[in-house]
Amino acid sequence: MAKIDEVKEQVIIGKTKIVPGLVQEALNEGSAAKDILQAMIDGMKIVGDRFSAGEIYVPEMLIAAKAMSKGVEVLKPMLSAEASTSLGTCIIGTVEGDLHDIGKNLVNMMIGSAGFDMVDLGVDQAPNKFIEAIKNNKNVKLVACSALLTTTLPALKKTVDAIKETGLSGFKIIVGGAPVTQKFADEIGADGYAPDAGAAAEKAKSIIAA
Ligand code: B1M
Repeated sequence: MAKIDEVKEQVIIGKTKIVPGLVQEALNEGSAAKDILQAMIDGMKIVGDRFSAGEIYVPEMLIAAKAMSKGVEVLKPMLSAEASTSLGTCIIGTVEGDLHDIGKNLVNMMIGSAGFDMVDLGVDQAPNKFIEAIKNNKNVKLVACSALLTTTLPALKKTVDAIKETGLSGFKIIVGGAPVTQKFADEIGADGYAPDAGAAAEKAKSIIAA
């Protein structure tokens, strides 16, 4: 079995200690960092499907997530490059009620490498936490909100509404996460939407220049 396939298999079964070494071996074998990342994302899709089918439970999802996070750490230097100039500050977080952070962390890394100074609020962040961060940080140009559950889509809307209601300006709001669509982003009045971390970095740059 190719190392990249082993990475995927070991992520699925949550082998936190083994995955980083396998990721390094896959790199040594010549696999591209983005392909290894995609293999891990595909692995998480299988984990999600097994959860939906009742074959595994929350603890198994959690250890798979930990294993993937450890693998991403190895890839980080290859996926992100330090930009020399700052495009401003980006506040990023997962919305209230939502504990998923792997996708948000990838978006953080990619927007950061596009040239933004990142302020990561973490997961389960109420609208007022985003607002406080906008007020307390200098030169905020972008707010990036992630949601992974259909049940937290309303929290995404609540967050965008609350930020807009403050009347604060000078920044754009982008949203994303598996259940989020361009249509939903438009409906809730977000300035932008991106389907994945790479697209989020592109959107971040283009939207603040518009
Ligand atoms: Co949960 N979970 N989970 N989970 N989990 C999903 C999302 C689910 C699809 C699994 C399934 O049933 N098939 C399902 C949601 C169903 C739905 O809403 N329709 C689900 C469920 C139901 C739940 C619980 C409710 C389970 C329960 O308790 N009964 C519970 C909710 C807890 C909560 O949040 N309140 C729960 C809990 C958890 C864990 C904590 C155990 C763990 C998360 C740990 C962690 O994140 N540290 C977990 C995991 C691991 C998953 C799956 C298996 C993997 C998620 C992941 O990391 N994917 C997931 C199934 C799946 O996604 N296939 C599932 C890899 C990651 C790279 O992809 O996060 O989609 P993703 O990010 C992408 C894009 O979405 C996008 O870019 C990223 C990649 O480039 N993106 C953005 C993300 N944010 C963006 C922001 C942007 C732009 C793009 O701009 C700002």
